Amino acid sequence: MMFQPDLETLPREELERLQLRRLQTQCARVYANVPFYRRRFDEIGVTPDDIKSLNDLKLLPFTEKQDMRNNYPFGLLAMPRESIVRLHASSGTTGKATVVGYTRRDIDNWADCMARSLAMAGLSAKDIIHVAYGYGLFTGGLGAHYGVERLGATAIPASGGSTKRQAQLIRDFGTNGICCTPSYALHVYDAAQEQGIDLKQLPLRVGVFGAEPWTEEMRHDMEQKMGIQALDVYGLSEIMGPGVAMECAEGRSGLHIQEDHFLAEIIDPVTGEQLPAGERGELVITTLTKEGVPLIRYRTRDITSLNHTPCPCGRTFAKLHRFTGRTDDMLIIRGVNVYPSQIESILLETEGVSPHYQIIVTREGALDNVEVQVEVSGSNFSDTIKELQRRENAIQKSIKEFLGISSKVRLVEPRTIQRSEGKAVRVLDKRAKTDA
Ligand code: DLL
Repeated sequence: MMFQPDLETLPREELERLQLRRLQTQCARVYANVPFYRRRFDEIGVTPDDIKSLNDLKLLPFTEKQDMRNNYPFGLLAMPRESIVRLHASSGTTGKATVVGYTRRDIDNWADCMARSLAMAGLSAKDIIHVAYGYGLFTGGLGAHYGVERLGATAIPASGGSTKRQAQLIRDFGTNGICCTPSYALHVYDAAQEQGIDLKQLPLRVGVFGAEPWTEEMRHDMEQKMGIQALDVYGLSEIMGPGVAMECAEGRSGLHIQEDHFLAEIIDPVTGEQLPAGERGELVITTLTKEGVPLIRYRTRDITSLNHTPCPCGRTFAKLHRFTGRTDDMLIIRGVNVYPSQIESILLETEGVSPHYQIIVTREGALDNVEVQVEVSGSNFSDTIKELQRRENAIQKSIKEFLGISSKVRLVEPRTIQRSEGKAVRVLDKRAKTDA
């Protein structure tokens, strides 16, 4: 069932007309109301009137995360501060936080996008939905929560933490859907196992997982042990929060981007040139309806491709390929480019290891060293040292063969790798920053 079928199935031509009209309005608004954008447009000599077709998007300047930091906290607001009803902020591991303000209409559109996303996963007003994304300045908790309520379903605002109790609540309430990061879902699964709660036997049938990269192999693993359909949801606080794009249960092959609200392009991250459909590159998003902080050609740094082939679900919105990583997640190991997700795929294809892992990069002299720590799965803990070594060697060999890097693989005891309540920390890069 679609939440807003009229919009979600708009014929392409009509959709593009709507996008162009909204793009023109958006450009006029930021030019008039945001000094930063007026300066940027003036610098390259473009005015909102130059946007005559969607193709003219190319004329507009990019916006980057640094621009948001430079305008901290309220410099990019396109509306008076009084009309902002909520702020979210991403903590940001480096530098200042980025702050995003939402008007009442922004919150309203976000709830619609998220309700559409939950409906895409096969959830409806009849369901009980457990929200274990963190509530707070992070957009995950409140974003999903408003979507559940907009759908008319029953929201359980669990947030992160008290993981044992979360498993009990899922059992006691007969919960149907869970929204959280895939790594936290595994944590909840472990906590359920420890208490003798078998998620497979419960009414739980769908997971809406996102906020961090996860692989197809991870999906299979989770579906199998939790007895659910695991679907991918994407979003970022700068653009809105969760629900910017969502995988549908029928297609399970890419995430429909909510094209009436967001205009997507894929660019070559080095040259900034637009890439044709199907090619992998950096996702750039222009918000079409945002009032509080509209963004023009925002460089997400996320790597994906765009696909326009019709989907069995009937939605006309283009699909983004499952994300393989971020341009700034890429590790350069002795000159070879490696994404953590590639290592994850290899690990999960190996028998007897769990999906809990960490990649540690150090530098000795001029050489990069990679150590991959991965937990053995519970039942294999009693294996002999010889057997463990055999498996370590096998994984090392696959990493060498498929990624071309030498690594040291270490199987560690179950529950020794730090669990996270939100986004998992997969990489510890201990090389001096000046070397990066
Ligand atoms: O993570 C919003 C969100 C909450 C999305 C809940 C989905 C579910 P930020 O903290 O601003 O916002 O982080 C955004 O997380 O640029 C991606 O790099 C990454 N990310 C989000 N969803 C996915 C996904 C939220 N499904 C950043 N696959 C984005 C891969 C994802 N990466």
